[in-house]
Amino acid sequence: MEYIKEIFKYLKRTSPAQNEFYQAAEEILISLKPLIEKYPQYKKHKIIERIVEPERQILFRVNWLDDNGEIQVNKGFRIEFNSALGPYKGGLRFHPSVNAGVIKFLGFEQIFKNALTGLQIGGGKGGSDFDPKGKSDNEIMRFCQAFMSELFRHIGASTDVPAGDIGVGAREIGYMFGMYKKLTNKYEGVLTGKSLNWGGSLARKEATGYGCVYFAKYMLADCGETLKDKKCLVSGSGNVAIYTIEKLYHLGALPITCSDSRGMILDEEGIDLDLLKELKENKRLSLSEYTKFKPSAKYTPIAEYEKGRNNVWSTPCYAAFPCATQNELNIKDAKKLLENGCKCVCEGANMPSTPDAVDLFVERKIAYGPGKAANAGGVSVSQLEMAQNASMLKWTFEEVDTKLDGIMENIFQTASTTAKEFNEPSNLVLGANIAGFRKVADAMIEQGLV
Ligand code: NDP
Ligand code: 2IT
Repeated sequence: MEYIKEIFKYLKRTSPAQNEFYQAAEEILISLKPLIEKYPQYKKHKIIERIVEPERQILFRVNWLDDNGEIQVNKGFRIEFNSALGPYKGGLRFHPSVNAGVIKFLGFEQIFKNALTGLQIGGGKGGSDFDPKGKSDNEIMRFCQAFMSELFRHIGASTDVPAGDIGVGAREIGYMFGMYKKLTNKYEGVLTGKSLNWGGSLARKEATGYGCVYFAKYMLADCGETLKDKKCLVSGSGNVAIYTIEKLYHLGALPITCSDSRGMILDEEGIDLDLLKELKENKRLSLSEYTKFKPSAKYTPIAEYEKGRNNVWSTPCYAAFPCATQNELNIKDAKKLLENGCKCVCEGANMPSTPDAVDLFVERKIAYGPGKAANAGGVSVSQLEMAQNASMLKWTFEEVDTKLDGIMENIFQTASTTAKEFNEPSNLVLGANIAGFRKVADAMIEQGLV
């Protein structure tokens, strides 16, 4: 469609060198074609032209002192993308690969993900190119304080509510919250993913991984299948991967892989979850340590991966759960998975599959859950944390987990019903993109040109 192509060209010209953002935007814009053709109001109100442009982008300097007393300088980002449905909401990523294009792709995805949850949250994302690896606890604290010493003036419990993402967990949220409180003199729900001692929600830590497996459960139930006794592959070994593995065990599945930025573990007996938590959550060690405690498992360092492939995806499985990072599953990996009989790919990470891999999953009509639908459990429970903070109440684990399960079922139903409405019943990419877009677009029209 010429109209959409023109918008895409405009994006490339006006926001140069933002490849991840083009990738996320292209997938969504292409999906919108049948909607735009059927409903002229979106074109008339220039919703696409408006939605691809962040409402506000904040770029800032973060300088801090390392343990040697040397000055370090990093970049800080917060993109407040769209507030039609509620306060900007989305995580903060601390990783050396962070740049404006990465944060923009994550923020753009977040708009539609948050809309799909059915909750009142807008889309935003932020972070820094700061590398937490090898930093002392004091350095992490000083960095987080320096980061918040600028960010605090832009955020607030009903304005913009950041949370965690890669490299940002409860420890970093704690240091950032402390600084926010000191600078503003306000104890409010300005960040989610807080510690349970002082305002965090039960089940937030588990939410993204659990939610991803609930999504797979509903996708598979729709075709009369379950995860029971099925071999599953998981990538990553951070927050999302760990709780994906935990929920897979709850449902009687057998997760046999996990990975980190240096290599992967294949444990045919099933990943030892207690060991994994001890190594990655508590001690922040490399996965290579796993085989010291479990010699029957196999560790493969990245240097030994087959060229151009992520070896996690080369083992035969029923279902695959990419839970590490963007573009970690390419077309070669996708072909290998299908060749080995994989029936389900459910994304815990944001945009982990390359566009050609996504196209193949959709074309083959396997149960494919795109990240913006399948990993929405994390931000959903973040919103439940905001609700608990605002009402000064605390809900039980079971209450939050039951709500999470219901939200994931609802997201699946919304994406599936929308896919059927546009005559592509198994295409949850189309269903999720159109359903998320429509909700935000209708709100933008109703709120006028602001
Ligand atoms: P963590 O920092 O807890 O874990 C990230 C994991 O991925 C680690 O095992 C890390 O390895 C690995 N990893 C990170 N970058 C790379 C890379 N470039 N190459 C290979 N491995 C890499 O992050 P999360 O688990 O929170 O996030 C994982 C994914 O899930 C991200 O895409 C994130 O955006 C997405 N997500 C997270 C949500 C949340 O609530 N936390 C919600 C929704 C989506 P190592 O240990 O070596 O660093
Ligand atoms: O990508 C994501 O949805 C997150 N990192 C979680 C965002 C949040 O606000 O909890």
